[in-house]
Amino acid sequence: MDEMGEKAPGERREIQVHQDLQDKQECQDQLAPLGRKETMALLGNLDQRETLDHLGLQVSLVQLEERAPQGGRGAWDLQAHEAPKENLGPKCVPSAGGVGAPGMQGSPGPTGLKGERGAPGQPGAPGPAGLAGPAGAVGPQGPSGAREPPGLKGDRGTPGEKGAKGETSVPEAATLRQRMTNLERVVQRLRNTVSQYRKAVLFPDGLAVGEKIFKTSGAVKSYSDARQVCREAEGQLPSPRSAAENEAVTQLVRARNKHAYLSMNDISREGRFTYPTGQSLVYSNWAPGEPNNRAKDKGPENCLEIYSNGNWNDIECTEERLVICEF
Ligand code: MAN
Ligand code: CA
Repeated sequence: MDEMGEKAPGERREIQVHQDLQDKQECQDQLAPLGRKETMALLGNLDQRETLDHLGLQVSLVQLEERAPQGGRGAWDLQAHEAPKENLGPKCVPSAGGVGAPGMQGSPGPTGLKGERGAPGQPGAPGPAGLAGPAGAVGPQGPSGAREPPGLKGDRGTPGEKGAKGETSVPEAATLRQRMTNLERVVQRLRNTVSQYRKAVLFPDGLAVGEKIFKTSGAVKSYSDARQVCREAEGQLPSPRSAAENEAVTQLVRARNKHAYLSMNDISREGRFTYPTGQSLVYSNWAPGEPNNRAKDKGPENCLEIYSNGNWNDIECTEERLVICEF
């Protein structure tokens, strides 16, 4: 038993340390001066940072364990082994003096420092199911359900406000423009055709006044025959209702130098000349003294002729005059 009385004879303590010693020589240089007492003090206070600092050793105790004695009684070796990585210091074997008598069984050393964290253990068996937790938050809305059959028709709602006038759809506008273009082309063709027919109709014995066209066939016929000619041509004998129309007819008379029949007569009632429609005259251009209804040595005069000066004279309907038709 040494003077400390804490270690058994032959016992050897092997100390795992991390240390910052640069090399073995430095370790030895610092540990060598230590005597047994100091060494034991070191060992007995390895958990005391102050002591270590005092000794100038930046070491920390990792593990302290008992081993079988080696190298004789009282021989204390402070060794660093299994130190991790480059910081593993060299073995520092301080000189512990001469071999003494085996010491007494030492008392258990101080509690070592907390060891390194061990490897994680195997996962344990699953524990029993816990109690049901509280109700969770309301989940998102589910999909719509099956559609029910439609209900009865509801009452008619109040009319909504009149909306703004919508724009004409492009397709409709395009269609209307196309139709208008087509119609314009048709109208233009019709105008050209009318112009063509007008010129052909009026040449050489026709005259146009307003919306009327007067044309002579050149033939000389009784009133009834002349009337028939114009009817067959889908026209009628001339019925001038104005000076202009009368003048147009007069020009044809002059061109043929033949008196012509007009359409009016007083067959229905003597003295009352009417148009084929039965209407009374709205215009007249009687020669002075006419209508006198009196032919030399002949019967009454119920028909009407037009002179080359445009004046009118009543004559017998059997007389033959130039046929002019009004269209
Ligand atoms: C003269 C006049 C007319 C009459 C004719 C008949 O011109 O008396 O009124 O109609 O003769 O030819
Ligand atoms: Ca007459």
